[in-house]
Amino acid sequence: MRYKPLSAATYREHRARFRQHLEKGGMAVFHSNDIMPTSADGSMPFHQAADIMYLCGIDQEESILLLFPDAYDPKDREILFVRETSPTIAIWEGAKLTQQEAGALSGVATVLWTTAYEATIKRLAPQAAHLYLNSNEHLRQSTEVETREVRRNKELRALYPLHSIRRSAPIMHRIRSRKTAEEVEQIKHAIGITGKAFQRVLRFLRPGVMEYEVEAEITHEFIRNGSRGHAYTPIIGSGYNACVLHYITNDAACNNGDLVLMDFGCEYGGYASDLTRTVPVNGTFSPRQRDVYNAVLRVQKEATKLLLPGVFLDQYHKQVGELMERELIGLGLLDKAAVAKQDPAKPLYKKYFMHGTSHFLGLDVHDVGLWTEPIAEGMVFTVEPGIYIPEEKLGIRIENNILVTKDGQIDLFAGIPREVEEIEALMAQGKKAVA
Ligand SMILES: [Mn+2]
Repeated sequence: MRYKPLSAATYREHRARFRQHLEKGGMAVFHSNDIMPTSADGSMPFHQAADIMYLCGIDQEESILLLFPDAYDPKDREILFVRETSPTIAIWEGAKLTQQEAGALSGVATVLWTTAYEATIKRLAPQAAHLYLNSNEHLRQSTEVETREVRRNKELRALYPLHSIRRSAPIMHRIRSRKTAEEVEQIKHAIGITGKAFQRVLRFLRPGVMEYEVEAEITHEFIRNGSRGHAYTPIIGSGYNACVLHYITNDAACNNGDLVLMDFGCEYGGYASDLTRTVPVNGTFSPRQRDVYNAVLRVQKEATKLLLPGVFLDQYHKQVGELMERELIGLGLLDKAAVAKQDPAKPLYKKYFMHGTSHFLGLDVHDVGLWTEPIAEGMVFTVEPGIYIPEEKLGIRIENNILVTKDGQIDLFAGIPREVEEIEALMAQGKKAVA
């Protein structure tokens, strides 16, 4: 295996957390993602559904997890179904998990082949009062493609129209938002690799290199460190491109005198990291670039301190907006009198800072979590303010990943350079090494 999974004890703990929220007689089913087609006989690399990953760590297609704590027979209270392997599959696709391996990895005692799923449902559904079905309730989900889970849910609802249906998604959002200790370690591992890639870029960057060459350096560092690659499509935007928030073509030259904004993070063992750094292509910030950079950095540092247990995320975002307002006035981009008279529903700072400051991070880069409940210990957030000035071809974002503790925060990016002086010094060293 390329990565070290979490321990079976942690997967057991994750399932125990889920069970705490089930009503009596509830039976929950979780499905893997499909292997998505490209064209002809091509397919995309498999990407496991985050919830099944969280509950049992089985990173293999066609796996199903059934949780039914009130089942009559204790053997039926947790069942994992995995794809039946064969000598032919072993030759063409390589080894798949045996039932013993799947049991050891997940800590689930009863492991059956996926082919036994339908008969098992037929046997157990009559014992259940509620069917807990999972669905994608992420605030920003938008896809026309039906998942394997959606298809299987339809079948279950058609087969058992008189069972009451319950939603697993709100439970998953709740329990996944507060990370267990091993999850934090896994995220830290991903961040460590991402930090190495950033150091590599600082040594590599010089006027004339293409944005995709920077991307290639990052990808190289990720893969050689046991990551399967990017947790999301990386953004490498130099000059004006830094102002295009979801710029992913990465096909322009990095020019002398410009800054380059790099938003990237590796995936490790299913967990994401999410870094943004903005650095001068030639190794030295101009006075204007330095001023705007330090304004963003001050907002980032102050915003981080606001992420405390008990705070609501909308209040937090409002406070960060006020911090940003002050900095934009200081930079001469906003007028103090105009800000005083602004429509509170349409704050003026949004002209230069148009995205949110923080999102949950975990198995998904924009992880699930409860946006209308207070921040709690164990949550991991990004903190990523930015200032974008297209007319100056200048865009700056700085992003760290933060763990909320009982009474403060831990910056999981501690040690990854972000001060102007550190970045300039490291880039100067890199030039010396090349010369
Ligand atoms: Mn982010």
